[in-house]
Amino acid sequence: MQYELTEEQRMLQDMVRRLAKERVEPGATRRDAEGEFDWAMVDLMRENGLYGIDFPEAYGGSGAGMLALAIAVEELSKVDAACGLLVADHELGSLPIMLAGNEEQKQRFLPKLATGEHLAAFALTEPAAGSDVARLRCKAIKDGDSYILNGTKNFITNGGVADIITVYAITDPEGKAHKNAAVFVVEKDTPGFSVGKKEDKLGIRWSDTVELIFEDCRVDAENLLGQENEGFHVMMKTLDFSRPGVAAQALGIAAGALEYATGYAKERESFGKPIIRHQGIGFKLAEMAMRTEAARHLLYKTCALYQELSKDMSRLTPELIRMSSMSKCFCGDVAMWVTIEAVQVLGGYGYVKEFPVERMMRDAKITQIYEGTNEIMRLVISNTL
Ligand code: COS
Repeated sequence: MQYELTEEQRMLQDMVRRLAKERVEPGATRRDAEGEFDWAMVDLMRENGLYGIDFPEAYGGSGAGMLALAIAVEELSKVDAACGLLVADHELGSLPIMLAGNEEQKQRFLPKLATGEHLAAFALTEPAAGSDVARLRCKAIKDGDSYILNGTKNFITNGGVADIITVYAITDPEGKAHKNAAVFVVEKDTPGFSVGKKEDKLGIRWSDTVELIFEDCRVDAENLLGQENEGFHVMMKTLDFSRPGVAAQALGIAAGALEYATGYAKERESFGKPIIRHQGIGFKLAEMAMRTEAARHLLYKTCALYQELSKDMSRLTPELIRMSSMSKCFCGDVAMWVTIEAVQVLGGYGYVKEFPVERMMRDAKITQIYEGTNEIMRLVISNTL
């Protein structure tokens, strides 16, 4: 396993860092205030090939791997976490196809996803359950050569803007839990599929978070990913592969807040010296830096291990499942803690919207909640010990 970043990874990091500073950061405050999805940011990701970083070259991606993806998401999230999410969530929505799709399905869907011409979303959570996947209710009942989907999904990132959605549904309502569900690709113009309520959120405010409604929505059996009874396991493994993306977003938020607070503490003076020279503030920044760096190492190691799997979910081990959950949980907790401290370093200025750290603090919170709450992450970690 390579420990240092490669030349290519460093070049990607420099490129995305520049792009983030020059093209993403300037509109971050406005996008947060308006809370409207911004297609210009999607175009920016497309033009710079960021959607296809971790897609195999055979399907039009750049095949650069999970660590490269994490680096890009981290750099974008340093200045705007909702922008990092554009890329991370697209990967999440596409992963069930990469992990469980057959060759025909990969050829049909992945090339347009790799360029970002099509956007993907992932639909698992429902109004009645998010953590307890085995209790989900959306149904897909077989009817000839197709399945009829009925149910509601909620809190679906990119749900209203995606071209394809990977959807988890129960195929055998009387069947045994964990063996009664399947994953389908639903294309956005399928009759019976519609987009419901849009959420007004605390953070990542301009990212698209919506309810999805399936009413007698007929999906061709050709869009079933894997076998009918494999859905639970496909979704669990998808999350193992995707959670490092949330960790990267969280790490970026922490790193962005640390950078801003450090710069501020060197400029701002009190009692005759820059506040970083007061140990009350200097030690706070030291602690923020230590935790952020520790989070980065845990995540990068996880990504390096995962990219050796080449998207083969049968090669997942309990240790790898644990690494993914540890990265997501640790990076999320670090992001929350670091951003709260950053607000404190800025004092009154940390509490107003003119400075970015209050947005970063609001954005951090979701990383402890989505793609498996940090309580569920601790459950997964303890189950694999
Ligand atoms: N990776 C791979 N396999 C997993 C797994 C994981 N992370 N977690 C569980 N499994 C497997 C188990 O090994 C078991 O396999 P077998 O049937 O071969 O024995 C099976 O799945 C059932 O496991 P378990 O009995 O632990 O399932 P539970 O119903 O108790 O649920 C949790 C397990 C809670 C861990 C699971 O439902 C989960 O991860 N929930 C969070 C879902 C989530 O992230 N929601 C957010 C939505 S996306 S924004």
